[in-house]
Amino acid sequence: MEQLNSIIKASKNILLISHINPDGDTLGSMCGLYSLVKDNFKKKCTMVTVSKIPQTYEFLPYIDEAVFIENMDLSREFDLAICVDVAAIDRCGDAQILFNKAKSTINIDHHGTNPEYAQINIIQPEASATAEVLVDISKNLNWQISKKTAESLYTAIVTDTGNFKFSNVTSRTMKFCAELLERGVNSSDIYQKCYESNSKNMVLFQSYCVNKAEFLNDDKIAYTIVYKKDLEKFNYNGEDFTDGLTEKLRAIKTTEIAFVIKELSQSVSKVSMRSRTKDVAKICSVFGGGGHKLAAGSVIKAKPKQAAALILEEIKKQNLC
Ligand SMILES: [Mn+2]
Repeated sequence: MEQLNSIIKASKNILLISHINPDGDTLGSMCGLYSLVKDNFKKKCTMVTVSKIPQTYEFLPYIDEAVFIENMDLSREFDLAICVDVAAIDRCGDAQILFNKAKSTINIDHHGTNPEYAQINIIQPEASATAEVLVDISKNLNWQISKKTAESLYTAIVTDTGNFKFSNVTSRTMKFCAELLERGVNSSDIYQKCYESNSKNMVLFQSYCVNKAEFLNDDKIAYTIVYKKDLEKFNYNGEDFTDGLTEKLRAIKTTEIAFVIKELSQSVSKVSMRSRTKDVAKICSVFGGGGHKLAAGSVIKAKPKQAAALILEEIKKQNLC
């Protein structure tokens, strides 16, 4: 962490990188780190996003200063590139090009599967969110946390813990969040922005997907497949729904493993898995993906039905259900 301080001090151009299909943690951590560097080092970073920002997170302080990768000059050379919540370097799309050219690289994350791809890697698998690692760093390095920083980091922790209901919540998570609230964060306002701002189409679409879910092994396995044509039918742009959908299936009392298969293109699908107790990251890693023990995902080169069959086969092989 000490090295982090001196590298930021020595760097003129700093790039902050978030991951593909961004969630609240990668965006909140990126905006939080942006304001931390701004307040504590009087430096402006460049933030880069590699997918569209979900509407839910448009309220994050400074998010409108983030640059979409397509508008970024890829020949630029940064003194320092910092990835936040990026579990593997290929999770940041073309931002990799900028990362690889940067003089110094830092990787701040909480995914246990992170292969430590940067020069400096600050990875805390026990942290509920990357933002929790950032609070820890700030405390260790005596960085000031402003209200805006606190709003970003608190949002990141709220969303990565499902509003403090996942097993990744520890007493440290709560202590850090208490400290963030002391900076003036309005927790109920953030809750509403993150969880009660769904569009009508999204809710109708999710209900449709739950309705056609398949249940196997005495209902221990629950899954549903989302086709492109389903998205069109509900006139829904498809951003930001798989997590909520997988959680709905996991919330059924009998479910031990829940997953959602999403059709990406002709023969490429994406799986998002959740469990209460089973290590689903181990299943996803077979297909080149990863994540956390109870929440993981992967892209699979197969049509949706085939992808589902492959996952079911792997669950059987690993004797999980
Ligand atoms: Mn995260």
